[in-house]
Amino acid sequence: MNRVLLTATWNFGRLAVERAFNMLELGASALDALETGINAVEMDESVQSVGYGGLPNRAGYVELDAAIMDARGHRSGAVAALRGFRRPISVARRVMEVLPHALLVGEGAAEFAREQGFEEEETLSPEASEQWLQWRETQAPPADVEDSHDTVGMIIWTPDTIVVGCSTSGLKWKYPGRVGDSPIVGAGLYADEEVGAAVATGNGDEISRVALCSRVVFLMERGMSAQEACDEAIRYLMRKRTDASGTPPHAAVLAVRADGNFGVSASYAKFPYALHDGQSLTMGEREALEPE
Ligand code: SD4
Repeated sequence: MNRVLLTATWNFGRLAVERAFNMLELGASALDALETGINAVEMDESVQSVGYGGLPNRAGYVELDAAIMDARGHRSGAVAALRGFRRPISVARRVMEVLPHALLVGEGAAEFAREQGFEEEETLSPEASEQWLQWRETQAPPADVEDSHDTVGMIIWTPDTIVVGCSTSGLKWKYPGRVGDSPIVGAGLYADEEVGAAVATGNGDEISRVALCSRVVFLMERGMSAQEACDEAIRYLMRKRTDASGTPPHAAVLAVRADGNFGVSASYAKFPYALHDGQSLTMGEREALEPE
């Protein structure tokens, strides 16, 4: 195959990258491969932070966020707080392809999904429901973000294509209607044909506050390597938003420059990611940056 690079967040990124790479080998487009890779994680019930099986909000229902961006033509589509559909990345792609809009939310997004022929399904798995019932007993604060922020984010690069997408059920026990970084262009993902792409995972409220992914791409545009840009953007987030106890916001970012140069950075320990260079798939682990 021609030169290609695929990368995805977290340990389940392996599944996304494997599926996407198989599609590319079969001759699929980068967009089709990206959608299929992310769908695989959305449909994996054991992943409690993405698609079906994701943990619900405090009211007990699952609201999903996803976005997709095609650097060529600078096109994007996204859905937020979507209920009743298990593969929000596919709905986001349809927004990109058939509507003039960048983002649909809530009932409007569900209406559009129905119109487009997506099947309405239960998104709350029995296991997620059980955990919500337990949480409701204690009502531990929703600020409990440390273990609940695992967006699947993926970038596929070839010498003439860059596509990026992400999908998440957001923070568990979030307030109904809460929208994280993932469906927001510039926050959870960004791509520019001439520069490269970035995708984020972590505390989406904090990632949104600093428009993390647009910063990474901007820094690459100004001449940084993907690694330097990821590190600099994560340092910026840590500088702006570390709390009084000295705890930085949890975030990690992956980036690929238009020439295929790769970078990854994280504000907290051991961020795992998958990377496929067209020959082999490796799982990497990035240590957190030290606070300045
Ligand atoms: C959010 N960023 O909604 C998302 C959650 C997540 O890994 O995993 N990120 O805040």
